Amino acid sequence: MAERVLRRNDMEGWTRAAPNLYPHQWSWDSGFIAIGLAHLDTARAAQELTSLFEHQWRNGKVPHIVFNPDAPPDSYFPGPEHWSSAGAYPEAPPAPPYTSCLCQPPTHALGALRVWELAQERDQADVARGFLSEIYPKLLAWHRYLATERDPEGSGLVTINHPWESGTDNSPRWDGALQNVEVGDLPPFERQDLDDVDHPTERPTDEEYARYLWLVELIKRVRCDDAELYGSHPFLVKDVLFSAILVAANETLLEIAGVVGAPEEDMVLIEAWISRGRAGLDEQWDPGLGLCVDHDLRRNAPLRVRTVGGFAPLVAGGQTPDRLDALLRTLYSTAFLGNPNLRRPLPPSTSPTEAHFQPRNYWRGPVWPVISWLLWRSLVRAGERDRAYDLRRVALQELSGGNFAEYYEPFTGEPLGSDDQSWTAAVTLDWLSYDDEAW
Ligand code: 2M8
Repeated sequence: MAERVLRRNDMEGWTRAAPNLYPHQWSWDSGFIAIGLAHLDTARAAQELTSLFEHQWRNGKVPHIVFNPDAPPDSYFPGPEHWSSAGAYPEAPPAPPYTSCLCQPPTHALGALRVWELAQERDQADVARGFLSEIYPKLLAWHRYLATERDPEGSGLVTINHPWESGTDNSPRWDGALQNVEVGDLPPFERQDLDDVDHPTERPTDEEYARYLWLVELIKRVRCDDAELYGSHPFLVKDVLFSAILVAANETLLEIAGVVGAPEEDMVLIEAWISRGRAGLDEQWDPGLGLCVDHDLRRNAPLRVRTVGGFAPLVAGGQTPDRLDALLRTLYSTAFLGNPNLRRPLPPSTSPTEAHFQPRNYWRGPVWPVISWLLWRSLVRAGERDRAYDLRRVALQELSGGNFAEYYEPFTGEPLGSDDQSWTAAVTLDWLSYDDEAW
């Protein structure tokens, strides 16, 4: 069934994130989708990433959406006409297709390495090696952009300009920082996303959308110039989960660098990014919460909220035994997996102990299978195999309903948001490939 979802969402060379709600190619979705496709077809999995990177900006940025020129007008808001980023911005590639001027967490190296690993089992190492040689310099340029333009302080932490860049759009992680954003003169707008869910409470509010659109407007006004944004933009946040995914992606990039025979200086550089990233995350540790917290650069204040983003150091790996213990204590506490009201011990996007927790609302409470997968992968890498095994088993139980939903209500297990979400199907395929007996 999962395979069928990916085939149905295949747009010949790239995969739409979902059949109706998301008719375009999303950046961090593609990293996960490549992991799923790697189980089905080496060349097609590779193509998922090469097609995305064809639209990489000149400064190395990978746009958060590549708009499908054939999608019906009004199928997604804000659509291509809203961004019109090509031509208008010095760093953007030629258009069409149009791209958004934001970016999202760098899951792409994780996808690329999985293509390589599975291709070897299928006797397709040559195809995969060719793909890695082609994608490696592009991945390096992408990670370099994040390590420099998005971290001029050299803190090891990535700065985001918009909640959409975090991928966890309306998470209460951003509530504090969004208070700095005063919405200016905005033309009236009509949302499309509410048509594709059962109830508007499953999506962000109109007030949140107004802020999102206003931030896009401000980014466009400075022609997406990151240095200018540093000076002027009202929403400037160090995102710990994004930064941790970059560390994990850099560890993977190091392996890819080995396969393609990259020069020693690349290895030294990537290793430095990894150490810097972990050190930056250390600085954001909040002993009271037992989690890592984001940092609002505008107010110079930590954003203290219990969300899955706080497990960033687990995702980054390489933690001391004490830090790992502290993270696991929080993960299995009543604030997360140990919460007695959960239908299944799967990580709610926001802790049910938070005042802003809402069990049906998008990133404010529901369980997201891709996030469960990310934490599962992190547990495996931390040597916590039994815990990882349980997480995967329970996640697959939830997915066996066959909806491949975007997210799930944590207290009932009800599928919410879009059905047939590509990245949900992709991580299901990856989980299914592990043999229980051999575990
Ligand atoms: C959601 O975000 C888009 C905007 O980028 C939206 O709500 O319209 C998020 O869950 C994001 O993380 C995801 O990449 C995207 C497509 O699945 O949908």
